[in-house]
Amino acid sequence: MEARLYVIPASHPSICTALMLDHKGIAYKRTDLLPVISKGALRALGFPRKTVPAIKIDGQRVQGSREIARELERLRPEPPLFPADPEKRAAVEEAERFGDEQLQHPIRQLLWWSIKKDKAPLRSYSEGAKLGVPIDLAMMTAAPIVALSARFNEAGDDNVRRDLAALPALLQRVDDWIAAGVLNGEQLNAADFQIAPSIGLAMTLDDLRPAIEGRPAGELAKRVVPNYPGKTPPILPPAWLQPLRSETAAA
Ligand SMILES: N[C@@H](CCC(=O)N[C@@H](CS)C(=O)NCC(=O)O)C(=O)O
Repeated sequence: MEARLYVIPASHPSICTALMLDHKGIAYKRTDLLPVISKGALRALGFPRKTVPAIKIDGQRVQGSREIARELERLRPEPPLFPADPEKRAAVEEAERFGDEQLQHPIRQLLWWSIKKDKAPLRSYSEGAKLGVPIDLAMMTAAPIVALSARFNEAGDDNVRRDLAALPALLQRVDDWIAAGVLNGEQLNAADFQIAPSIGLAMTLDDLRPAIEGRPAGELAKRVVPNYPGKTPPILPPAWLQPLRSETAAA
């Protein structure tokens, strides 16, 4: 089976897809794209949408972490990404949808807000990536890419403050699914692969890690993505972090 995966380094849905390919034992080649530039590159490669992950597999182009999960399941059913039991499958699909539609984006906004404030940590997110240009050059020219990424992702102060206020409830939903056995079971499933990278990316932010690492959601991320690339030192205003800190203190 011929497969080429298109990613942005450290992108959480991209890491989700790489984990699912590994789970299926499907060998693949990877092309690393720079954010923003990725949009035009994907169009030129014949993909209909502008986001990674995108994959060419068995002659097909498939885009979107959830779409790719289903295509991988169709092409190679074993080991499965979804439980056979319909009720269990519905629960996994609900958690997976939550991961895609509700958890991914606030984490993306928090990261771009932080990197816009201090670009130095960006290099750590490109560890091991082949960007097609020397890393020093990529970092020297990163300012417009960071500014545009923050803008495209609407990572302004108001949204980021809202994200931080909403984060405890999002983490609680993940903890609840773990307690219910939907996530972090013996066999990892599509929802584990969807959610763990978002939690892993959040934990690369020193501001967020203390509120996450000791809870079940943090344990899931440490199991599934123990070496998530990237590290951002504290940068968020302490007052904005208050909802998260009071939650951790209360726990
Ligand atoms: N929910 C989609 C999200 C895809 C998405 O937004 N990907 C981001 C990277 S995390 C992207 O391609 N952004 C374009 C850019 O940064 O220029 C999925 O899971 O596939």
